[in-house]
Amino acid sequence: MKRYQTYIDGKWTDAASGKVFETSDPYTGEPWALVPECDARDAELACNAAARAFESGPWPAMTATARGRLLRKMGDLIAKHAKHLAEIEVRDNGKLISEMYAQTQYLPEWYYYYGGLADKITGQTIPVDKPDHFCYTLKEPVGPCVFITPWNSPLMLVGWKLAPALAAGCTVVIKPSEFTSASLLEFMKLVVEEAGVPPGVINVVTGFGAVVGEPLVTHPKIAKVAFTGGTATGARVNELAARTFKKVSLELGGKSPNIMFDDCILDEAVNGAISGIFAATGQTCIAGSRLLVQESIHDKFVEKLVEVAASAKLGNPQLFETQVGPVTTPPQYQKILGYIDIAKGEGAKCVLGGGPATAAEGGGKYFVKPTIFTGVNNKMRIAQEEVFGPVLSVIKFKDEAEAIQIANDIAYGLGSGVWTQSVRRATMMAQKIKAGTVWVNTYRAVSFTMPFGGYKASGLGRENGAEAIEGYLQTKSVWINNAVGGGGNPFVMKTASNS
Ligand code: TXE
Repeated sequence: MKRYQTYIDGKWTDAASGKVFETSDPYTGEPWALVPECDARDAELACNAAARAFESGPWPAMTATARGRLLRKMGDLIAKHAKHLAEIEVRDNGKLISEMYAQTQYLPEWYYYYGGLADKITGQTIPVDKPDHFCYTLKEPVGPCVFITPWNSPLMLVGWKLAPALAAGCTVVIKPSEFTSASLLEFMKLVVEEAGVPPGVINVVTGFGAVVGEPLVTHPKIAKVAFTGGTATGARVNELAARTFKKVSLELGGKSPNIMFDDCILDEAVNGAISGIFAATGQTCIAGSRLLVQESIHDKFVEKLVEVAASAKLGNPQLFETQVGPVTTPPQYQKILGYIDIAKGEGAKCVLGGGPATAAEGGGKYFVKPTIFTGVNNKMRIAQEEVFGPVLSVIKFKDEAEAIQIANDIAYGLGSGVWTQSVRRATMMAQKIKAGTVWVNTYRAVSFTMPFGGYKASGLGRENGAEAIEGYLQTKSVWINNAVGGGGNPFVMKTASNS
């Protein structure tokens, strides 16, 4: 079995405890690698290394242009190893090779884009209301950062944080999910080391959330925590980080409405509903898990939806023809089956799936059949709580007003979809829906250029786009008095009279 080491201060190392834990292939259920089980001692080393690298040595001395060049080199190396990195991800999280390979091939763009932005970070000169003053702002990196990331898109979600953070001049400690540590450790060897990123700039500690995540989040030398994961864990991370006034960005869960109006193009909208919930086996924060369908097309829509969903080819995620793979983790598998029982108990009607998929059905360990419930009322738990699996709740609505009311009657606000041919309807809905993203006649599209993040319990801050760099910067105001001579009462600064 492959045995990984972790990477702290530019050196490969075992955990201080000497312990390792197994990482398993969700398709076979078999362990395939051993990962260091880090604890507070490793967190301490990694945070100190990141703090040292931030304050002294080659990193703070590097020009922004050189940082940009380094980011672009990392992008080239990711492109070179995209296939290998995707295969490792599939082995660890069971998502489809078609999706993970598309992600690792696309990922270099983040490093190119933020590499390009690194030397375009500028402050302003500001005309203040005091005579004889020259005032300007500097944009400075916030400091050493901690990233805590989940198992569903491991390298992609690291990249959304890492590329803007490095462009800004920060250093980082990354804690990947205990279920999917391998691809990041491969990335450290094939990309970070190979590109020549100075020691201490990017550190990794592997292990379990409460054991190694909490010491990172509370470490006094860390200035910012960027977290992607479940809402309950996000709340805990936010509370812990607040004690030492760290900046925090959170990308949390969702229960996104995907809204089908009667003037949608039916075939396209059905495909949008399918990929919204069954792609990635429903294990995405933006899953369109509440399908709102207008009453007048409801029956026709559901009939077509069930027909297409029933044709899904379940199987080995390493094969390009597979359409639905396994669930990534055993607890997640149990959680999904639990929600299917909850939905049945609440009186929702199961029109497709509704349980584990057997080997004869292309399934096996940790497979859940694509499942569709109709007759769902927005007050039910199956409509309000994140399942994070291939389970769709269909909710009927009468008109635009009711669609808006149902869409917004939820604690979350991450994604949303609107399917219509009317420009008036599309723009009106985009304005009324309380969510960080509204997709019209498309779903699940993301780009390095477009801000991404949540309203309400779906998170704080934005990733992607030029805006994301702001999350890794702080503003310093510089006041220069260039008047000749002082004079006046020294106890009352004349320029401070209206401060
Ligand atoms: O996530 P956790 P889990 C949702 C989804 C899923 C649920 C639970 O609904 O069913 O969350 O999944 C680290 N201090 N999402 O349990 O716990 C943990 O080690 C510091 C949505 O896998 O949030 C991992 O690295 N860190 C989501 C990371 O937090 C802690 C993606 C995420 O794990 C910690 C994944 C602690 N006390 C799940 N406890 C999305 N937004 O895409 C755990 N961690």
